[in-house]
This record gives sequence, C-alpha cells and structure tokens, in this order.
Amino acid sequence: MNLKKMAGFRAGKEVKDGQIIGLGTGSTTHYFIESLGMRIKEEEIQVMGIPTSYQSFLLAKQWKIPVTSLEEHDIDIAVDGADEIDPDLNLIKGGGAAHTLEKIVDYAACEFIVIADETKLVSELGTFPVPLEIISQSTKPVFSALKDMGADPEIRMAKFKDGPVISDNGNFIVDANFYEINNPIQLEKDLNSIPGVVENGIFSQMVDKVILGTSEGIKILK
Ligand code: ABF
Repeated sequence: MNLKKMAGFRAGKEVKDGQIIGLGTGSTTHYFIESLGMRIKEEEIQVMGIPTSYQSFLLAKQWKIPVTSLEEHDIDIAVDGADEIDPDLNLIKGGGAAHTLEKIVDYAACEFIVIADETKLVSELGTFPVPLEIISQSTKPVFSALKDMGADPEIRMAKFKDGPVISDNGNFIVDANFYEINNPIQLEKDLNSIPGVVENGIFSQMVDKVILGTSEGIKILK
C-alpha cells in the first residue's frame, strides 16, 4: 500500500466544483495533482490551480488542470506536503527547496490541508534541518547568525549539477540543523529577521487539517 498515494487521493476528494486550489510540491502532492486531474477528466469539475513550483506547474499542465495566479484569484484550498509534522500541526517544509512559494500560497488559502505518510509525524520538530532560501551574497552573515542561534548550517549542494542547489527563484538553499526546536512559532519569526533570508521552512500555526496515510488507513488530524 502506497501511503503517500492514499493521502493524496483522499485529499482529491476534498475539492469542490468551482474552487481555486493551491498546488503543493513534492512526491505526495504529485498524487493529489493526479487525483485532481482525474476528477476534471471523469467528473468534469471546473477548478483552477495555483502552482507552488515548476514541478507542480508542469504536473498541472500534464493533467490538464487550468492554471491561474494569486493576482487573478483567491485560493479556496491549498494542499501541500511536509517533511515533519508536530502534535500542534506545526511543520518543517522545504526538502524540495520550494518552501518560499509554498508558504505564500499555503498561507493565502482559506483552508490549508497537509498530506503525508505517517513517517512525517514527530513528537518535536528538528530532526529534519530547517531549509532557508537565502540571497547568495548573504551566505557568510547568514551562517554567522544561524551559528549564534545554535544551528549547524550547510549550503545544499546539487546532485545532478556542480555546485549549490539553485531555487526556482534563483537563490541558495541553506539547511540549518537545530537538532531540537522547542518554540517553532518564535523560530519562524526569528529566522526571517536575518538579513538575506528570503523565507524559512517552518510553517507554524497555519495548518487546518492533516490527511495522514497510515498502515491502518487514513487518519485525519485537526
Ligand atoms: C513539499 O514536499 C516540501 O515542502 C517537502 O519538502 C516535501 C514533502 O515531502 P514528500 O515529497 O514526501 O511529499 O511540500
């Protein structure tokens, strides 16, 4: 049983005819976009998507989901993945380096739904390093500020390109390992106050619902 597929397809059922949908990024959201495309084809529902990355834009095109923008439409529901989910439904995101646009789209939505398999649930955030999108010229002072905050930062290096990962917005990604995060709400604010940080991957107090694929079936967390 593919737990990510289970969660993605269950989220597809949440969408109502006529809605504007934030299309998240990642391997779980991949299934959600597929399920939306199938509903458009089979049920002829009229929806539009607002992508959070080149990946979700291309998938939307592949599944013939009409695409729009925040300039033109407000978002009814955003559906997105996560790297870690804590008991208060705070998240770490950005493993796919798309967290800046994900945060803009997810936070703008009337309802923000997270889809994940059960491995993403943690008792406390921080095992997964916090991704930060940064302006490349700010690397040295950003590293210094992160170390002062107790983190071990690393520039994310590309696998199929020499040098660093470059985000969809043309910036570097830094993975800051805090090991344990006691106050994600404060840390989300503090990280964005470092000059050069475009956006960080902590998403606190914004999730309305988590659809979790588990070996015992779908679980809904609110
Ligand atoms: C995106 O998808 C990212 O923010 C996050 O890194 C990732 C979640 O992982 P997965 O590919 O397992 O869905 O939402």
